[in-house]
Amino acid sequence: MSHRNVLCSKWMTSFWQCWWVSVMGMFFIGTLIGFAFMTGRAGAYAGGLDEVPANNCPPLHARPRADFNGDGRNDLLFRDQVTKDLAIWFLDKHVRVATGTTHPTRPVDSNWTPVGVNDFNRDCRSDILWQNDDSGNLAIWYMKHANSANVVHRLTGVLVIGMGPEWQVVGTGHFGPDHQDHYPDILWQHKTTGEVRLWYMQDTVILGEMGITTPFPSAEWMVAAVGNFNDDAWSDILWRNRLTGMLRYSLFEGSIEIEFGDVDPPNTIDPNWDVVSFFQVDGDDTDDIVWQNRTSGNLVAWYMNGPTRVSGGFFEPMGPGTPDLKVVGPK
Ligand SMILES: [Ca+2]
Ligand SMILES: [Ca+2]
Ligand SMILES: [Ca+2]
Ligand SMILES: [Ca+2]
Repeated sequence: MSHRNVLCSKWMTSFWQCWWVSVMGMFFIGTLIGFAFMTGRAGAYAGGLDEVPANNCPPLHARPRADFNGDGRNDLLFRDQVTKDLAIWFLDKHVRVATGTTHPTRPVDSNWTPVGVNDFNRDCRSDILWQNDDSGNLAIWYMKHANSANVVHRLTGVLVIGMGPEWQVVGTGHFGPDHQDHYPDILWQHKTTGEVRLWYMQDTVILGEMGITTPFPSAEWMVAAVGNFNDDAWSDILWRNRLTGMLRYSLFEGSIEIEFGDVDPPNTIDPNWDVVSFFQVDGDDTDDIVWQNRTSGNLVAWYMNGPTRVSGGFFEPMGPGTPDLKVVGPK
């Protein structure tokens, strides 16, 4: 398995292509730093670099993907579909205990969409993964924990060259092959064919790439969420049929699918609900499916025992009060 720098990947065949991408990558990082200083955000940027903790976080599978205040509990990340601003609900199980935001609240270019939340650089703090709608490239915002005003500051950002605009990041998790590396991996799906590929990551370095073999990938079965059905060290996939709305699951050990089947129940009665996240809402050891209503914006959790729903209930409050605020993480 070869280690290759993300700025010079196998998709760039010539020296000059690689040189050009490297230069543009440096320009992008420079722009981010310049932007931070130009807008008076230099304080958060410079202050944060002195505060990177030692890598003594719990194993990746044993901690929340989206914990923006460091209390060990997942928080919900929203994005306003109109203003493009991010917003945070700090959670205790299904109950919102405080609201917060990020700083900055959005990228300068509105063509970036948040596609994942995880601790990519293993500093025990959740970061935000973005994908550019036009190029398909990725950017990571390395974040700090919330301050007393519940603002989560961006420390710095970095660009990662993607697989092109036809490939969409559908989640982040822990697929291996080495479950001790504690760096999150990135799952991709082709928008048209439904083909699924994995990037094994160490922060921004792509350690390896492979296709996932399962009966499901097709133009119909889309990855609805990545999470953990069975409380092991490996992430699993929740699928949704884009025509029928049916739910299925695949359990993985590393990148090997060991079990698959229908989720019970296999669908919602009302087709107006979208799967928006998959994480431990109630604090037991299995992840729960989070739904958001397209009309009201309300949020419901299905409390799961493996692929079987045990019970369900609304969040408190029931929702953000507008369908414009869509849940974009944990993811
Ligand atoms: Ca938290
Ligand atoms: Ca981090
Ligand atoms: Ca699992
Ligand atoms: Ca649960």
